[in-house]
Amino acid sequence: MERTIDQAGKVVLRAAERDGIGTVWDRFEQQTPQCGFGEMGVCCRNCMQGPCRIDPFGEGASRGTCGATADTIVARNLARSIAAGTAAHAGHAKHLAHALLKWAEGKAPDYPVKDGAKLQSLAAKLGIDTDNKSTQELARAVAQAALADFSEKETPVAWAAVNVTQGRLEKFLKYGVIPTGIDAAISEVMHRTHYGVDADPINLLLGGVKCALADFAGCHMGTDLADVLFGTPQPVVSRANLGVLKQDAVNIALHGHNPVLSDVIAQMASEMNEEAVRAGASQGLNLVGICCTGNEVLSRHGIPSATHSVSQELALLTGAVDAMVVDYQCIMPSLGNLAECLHTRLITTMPIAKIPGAVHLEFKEETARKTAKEIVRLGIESYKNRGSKSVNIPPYEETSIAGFSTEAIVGALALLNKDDPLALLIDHIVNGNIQGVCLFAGCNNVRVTQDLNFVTMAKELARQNVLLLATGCGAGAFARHGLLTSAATNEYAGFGLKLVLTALGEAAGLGGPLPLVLHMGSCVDNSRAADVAVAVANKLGVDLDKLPVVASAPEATTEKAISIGTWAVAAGLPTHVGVVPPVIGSPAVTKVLTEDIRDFFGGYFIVDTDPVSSAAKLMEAIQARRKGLGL
Ligand code: BF8
Ligand code: SF4
Repeated sequence: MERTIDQAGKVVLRAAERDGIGTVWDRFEQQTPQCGFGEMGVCCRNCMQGPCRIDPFGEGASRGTCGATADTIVARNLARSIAAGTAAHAGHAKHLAHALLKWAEGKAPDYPVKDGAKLQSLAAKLGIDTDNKSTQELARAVAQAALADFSEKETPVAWAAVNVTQGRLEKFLKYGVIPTGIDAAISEVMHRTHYGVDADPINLLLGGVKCALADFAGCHMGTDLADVLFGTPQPVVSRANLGVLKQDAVNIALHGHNPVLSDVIAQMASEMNEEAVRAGASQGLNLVGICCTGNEVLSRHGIPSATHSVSQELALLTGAVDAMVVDYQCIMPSLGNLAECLHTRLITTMPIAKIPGAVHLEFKEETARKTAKEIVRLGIESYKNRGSKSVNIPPYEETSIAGFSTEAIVGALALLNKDDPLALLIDHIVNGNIQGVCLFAGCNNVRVTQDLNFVTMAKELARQNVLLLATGCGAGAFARHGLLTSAATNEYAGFGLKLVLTALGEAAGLGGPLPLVLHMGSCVDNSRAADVAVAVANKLGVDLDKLPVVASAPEATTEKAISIGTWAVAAGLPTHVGVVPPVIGSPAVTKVLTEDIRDFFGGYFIVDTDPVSSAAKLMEAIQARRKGLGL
């Protein structure tokens, strides 16, 4: 199997192979063949009588030592994965809430509210009285409302309840899956999956859905508070792929997730440029992004994305990265080891995420700019140590247009219909110029030829006039392959889609169509896509499960991707996953996830590893929804 279809990645991988340096792909090979029990989800080690495993072929044990069946074990494992994903998004959101509160209390002067209008509208949405309140007072009230959403209370999690249609909310209440605390939902999953608690697979899966809705709340809060603190993204033109690294610059890669750290560094870059030049870097300081941090600073500052997900090691292997600054999530432990072999300083910043081989420089909101400066300075020092070591920057980079927040999309529509922007989108869905909408999300996965599923599916769907949205490393994949451009629209969009994107792009002064894929941000920003869908549903007066809107994580990897996929299904979307999740050891659970769950929420999982047939299945789902609407 080819490792990647990305030209830049191929260049660096060839060099690594020549030099005998192993990467994630080599380590994966060493792991194969992987344990079939684990792959199918029928391995349990939830107590010390285990590990237990069920023989899915009926020849060995059909129950664990305690009597748990494959159905129980698979459902328990899945629920735990959702809880882990939720915890990650919740931690991210909570971090932002604390930063906002600290600023409101005068303890973190480096976090002034940047988007006061968003703060106002957010407060209003949450039912907070906005009259005669200063920005500080509002910020404090919103931050407190956010923090109150984490622990158990009598009422639904606000960020879940106010961000869905009324119909969804009623459904969630009916099935008892509306969370009443984000952390409480995570804790409840850990409780019910402990030895000897919940053994009913359906009940466990509903518990998983409840936790996934807490994940939705965490994602949405992450987006909202980041916009308040750092600004709501607007379209921005930048570049992507390893070619954005510069030979004669101090290259600092920002990697991880939370803009609490990376946005402050981005804000300071221009101040530190001179210092980099004085250190001998004629091209000054060059910040680049990796993974979702990359998406955050791309969307708000136009900072180019070097790479994402499985290819993060390749950025270091160019020899051009002087420092890589990380916070948390999706940062491979292997980076520490690699950095030790290179001149690169890997800088960890969060108390919960230290990596052997890295230097740790703790980041605190109270002293954000000061610490950010120290971090950048470490990068400059490291550049001096680069010396004459060889640098291998593959000459590949693509233009990438990003920054399509919900507000930016509505703004673009408003250029053609000021009074009723959404009506324009709906008209084009009704007249068939746009057949439907597909949100591409999630990671790359070493099991899949990197980017192949993303690119193949996007081209298939675009040809059939499906409007494409993307977040996370998926958006990164499209960026690497030039699909976030007007040129891609001209080349790959079907007639109707091209017509709409061209009208919008020209109204926006792009001199050509909007990009083929609209980059909506990082993974928490899947909430932005949900907002667009909710607005359209409300306008049409139907619930989300009637819309010709689908989602796909064609190369999903992380537990966060599992929690997002689960809330997408609960939101009513047919949701494709292009790698086989560890559930197939229970045919019953598999059937619930791919079929029966539809009776509850309207959404369901489509599991298919072939990108062409996956696109066909999503197209079929879109057509079925159109038919349901009488289109
Ligand atoms: O939250 S897409 S590899 S970076 S989990 Fe991670 Fe997956 Fe990338 Fe962002 Ni999302
Ligand atoms: Fe085995 Fe049951 Fe313990 Fe799991 S909880 S390890 S199935 S005894």
